Amino acid sequence: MGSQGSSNLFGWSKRVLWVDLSRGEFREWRYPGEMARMFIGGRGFAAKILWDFLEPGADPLGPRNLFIAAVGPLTGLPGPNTGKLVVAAKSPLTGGYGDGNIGSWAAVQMRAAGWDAIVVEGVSEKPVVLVVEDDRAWLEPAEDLWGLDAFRAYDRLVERYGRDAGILLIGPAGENLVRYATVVSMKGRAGGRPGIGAVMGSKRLKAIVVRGSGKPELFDPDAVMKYAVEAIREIKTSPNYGFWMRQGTMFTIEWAQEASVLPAYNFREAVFEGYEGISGSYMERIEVDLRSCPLCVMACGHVIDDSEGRRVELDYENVAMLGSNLGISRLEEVGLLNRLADVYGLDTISLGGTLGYALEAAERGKLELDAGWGETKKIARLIEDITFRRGVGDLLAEGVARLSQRVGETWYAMHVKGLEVSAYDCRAAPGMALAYATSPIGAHHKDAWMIGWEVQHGRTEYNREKVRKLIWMQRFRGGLFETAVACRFPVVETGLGLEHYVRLFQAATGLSYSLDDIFTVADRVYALIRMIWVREHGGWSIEKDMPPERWFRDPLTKGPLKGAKLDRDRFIDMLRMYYEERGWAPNGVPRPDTLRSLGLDGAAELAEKYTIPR
Ligand code: PTT
Repeated sequence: MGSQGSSNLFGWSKRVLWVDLSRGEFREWRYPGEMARMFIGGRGFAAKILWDFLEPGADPLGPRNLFIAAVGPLTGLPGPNTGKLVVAAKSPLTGGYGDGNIGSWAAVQMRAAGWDAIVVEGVSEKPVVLVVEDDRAWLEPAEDLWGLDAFRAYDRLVERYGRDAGILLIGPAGENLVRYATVVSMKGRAGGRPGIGAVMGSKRLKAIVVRGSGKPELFDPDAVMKYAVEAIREIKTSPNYGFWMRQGTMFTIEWAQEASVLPAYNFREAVFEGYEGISGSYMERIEVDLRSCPLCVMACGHVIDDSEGRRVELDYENVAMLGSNLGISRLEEVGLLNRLADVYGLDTISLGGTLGYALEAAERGKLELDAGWGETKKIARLIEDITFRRGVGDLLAEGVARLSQRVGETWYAMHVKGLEVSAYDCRAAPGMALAYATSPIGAHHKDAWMIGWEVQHGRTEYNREKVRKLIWMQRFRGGLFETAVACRFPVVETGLGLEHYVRLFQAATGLSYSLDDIFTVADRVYALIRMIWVREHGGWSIEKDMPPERWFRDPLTKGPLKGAKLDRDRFIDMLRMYYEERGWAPNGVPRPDTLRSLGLDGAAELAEKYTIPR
């Protein structure tokens, strides 16, 4: 991997702020430059820190878990869309590696304050806010904020610390340790699907507030500015830009209906009779505002008034999982459930997956529940019960994997490794099923949105071409964007070329990494994350990567793909191909020689114990 030959590292501050809440101690960790070269930042730093410092077997909701917020060398640059950061920890939902990507002023402010990551361990005796201002960090009491919803608490924090403060916080769901509580920012941004908000809650950390007055030292600031302007120009002149600005991710509802991948009634079907009422076209007619993350030039936050007349920002995943998946066909009503998730700090996808399962289990007479498909008001009450862990809500707060174990019927619990699946049915999309199966955090679409490509390329086929396509997507989406930390939408929605990011990276850091070099970093990060899972489980087996049983068992009964379901044997063949392409053993453990070739010697030692022969 090339570099400018200089030992100087530009683009990173080379500092991590380490906070121990049990002891009330703060320390600056000047990490070795090798860490930046090998892991870049964001998810790469989170994986490296968890591998090196997380005690195996630590309780995810106990003092030894580490909450991490990390930026990367592209974060906070003039553009495009760089106001993002990664939050990560051992997940209370899955017990494995968990992370999420959140748009926030905190990302920009961390760069200005000169911290590449903030790591929080221990548990505070009382609720606190961690305040970081340039080099200084301290704790402030937060008893007055504890119990407040994420929007009210945000307003209070803005009053106290100013409009320009970067704020990450949790709502009551995080405080009450709901296993899919998220971190919230800016009244409408949420990240950390696998319960990273609950990890903050377990530490009694209500919020992190960051302010900085500096700026990152870049290798060639003029070139960064020039390349950023060029990229932004290209985004804005892309043929898809106008439509994107009108609908954002909401266009996906109509697309998913047409492609028969829209989840309906807990993924019983992949078409929904009421899809028009929750569609992007309908949204355009009632939209009242448009919001974005900081430094964004292609805002995706379309805002409507919900059925109670309050503002809410919509996205496809939220609307599909809390709309069609629960049998609700009025966008304003879905908006109400979406807003509750935002103010309480619950992940909409896991919430929709858990509620969908509960409604189906109730219909089958297996769970007592005062709600049915499409009953928005009753479902809204259930969301409150989940947040405050009241009655049956306490069980639903555990997520669909644990809930289904308790109910005793697991085959229609829609999750992989404990993380509820995002909003794409896979009965006629084995490549997307493989994306869920191999995502480093459980069934999330962010690392590889295979579905868009797959519906146009032999969608029911199982082949090596799909496996290679998937790995390529994981390399740039889960690798480049999650380590350099910027929004991927310019590439995936307007077709901006990846070369823009490579030259921005080079100009920012002075490292002459090619796209292939960055992909090697991505492979290293993937292998290390897999080894975190292996270490936590004391080994691995192919069953742990399998998609939900329903997709193999229940064919679709409606729509143009009636009769479609996944084929187990062919799926397993494809999963084995995936391991092979990555240099992992047939049981899903990275081979020691693969790990050594990626410079992960410590992980290779552990892999010796668990790998199986070719
Ligand atoms: C992301 C997941 C998604 S993916 C959505 S909608 W999407 C849901 N959003 C939620 C929400 O809102 N409120 C809530 N209470 N829960 C929610 N859960 C769901 O979380 C988001 C955008 C979007 S909108 C997407 S795809 C892209 N995601 C990116 C990513 O992951 N990485 C990256 N480098 N760039 C990305 N750009 C886009 O950002 P998670 P956000 Mg989100 C209200 O966090 O855990 O990764 O799960 O972060 O700031 O809201 O931006 O159709």
